Amino acid sequence: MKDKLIEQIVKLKKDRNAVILAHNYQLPEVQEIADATGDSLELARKATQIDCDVIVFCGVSFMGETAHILSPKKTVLLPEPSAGCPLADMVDLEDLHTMKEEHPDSITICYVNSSAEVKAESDICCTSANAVKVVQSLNGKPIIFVPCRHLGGYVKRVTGKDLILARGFCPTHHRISTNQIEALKEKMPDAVVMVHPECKTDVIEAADHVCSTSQMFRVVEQTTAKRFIVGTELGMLYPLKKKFPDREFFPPSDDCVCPNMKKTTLEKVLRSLETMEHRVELDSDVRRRALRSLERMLEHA
Ligand code: CIZ
Repeated sequence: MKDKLIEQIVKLKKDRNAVILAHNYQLPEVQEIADATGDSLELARKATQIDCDVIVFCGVSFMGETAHILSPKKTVLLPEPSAGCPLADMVDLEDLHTMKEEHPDSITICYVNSSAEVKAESDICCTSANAVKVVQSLNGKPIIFVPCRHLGGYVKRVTGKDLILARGFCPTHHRISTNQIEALKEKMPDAVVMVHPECKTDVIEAADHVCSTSQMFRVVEQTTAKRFIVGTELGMLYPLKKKFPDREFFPPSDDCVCPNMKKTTLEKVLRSLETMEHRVELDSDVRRRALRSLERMLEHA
């Protein structure tokens, strides 16, 4: 059954001149059929570099929008259009306008986990992989940072810059606690703790490394440690175990699962290629203005 599905996907992919991009949090079988996997910065770049007519984006909707904004001539398909991001939804245009009115002489940075409209209204976008670099590149003015208060707080502490934070948070990363990490550390004092900057502040402070998923691969590569506690969405354990079979990876808890990231299945990927749905489409003015902030983000790769 699964082999048949994969065979059909591979054939249709060729017929449509399509590529499949999958985020590190996707289901293992979806990561396996992808032409490229990565975090949103890596996938955004891939979307512009890969020569194809169609991109099937296995991730959540803001990632599909980002691919479409950067590569408007390619058809970008989301196999599951209801795969949203609650963090991105926590700041809308109205909230951003209010923050801008309260801080008229400021620069706005939006985390890539945001809507195309919010990106269009921001000066520059960032991902968890380059947020520190982006903030360090800006001088003088106060910086409005939306929507993630934890990533924003982390960047503020690292850079010492004047950041005005929105209140958003990722409900999945919020489930990780210091108690869970401490309990694992008690059993494995040698384990290296890596956590995502969307985690709560006390969790970030208990970690050895604070990193995006792409940076987690680099941390493992650069140390001889054998065991790692991985504070991010559970999907990330699959590519880590695959790339480093001689190391061990432990999640702080088994419930750090993003339900939206798990909505994309092989069946939906196949249906998407068959029907050429669901196409990402955006208002052209929003797309043009959001492109500006994404292009500035890519300068800080
Ligand atoms: O930037 C991304 O892709 C997210 C949301 C997480 C990560 O670090 O991969």
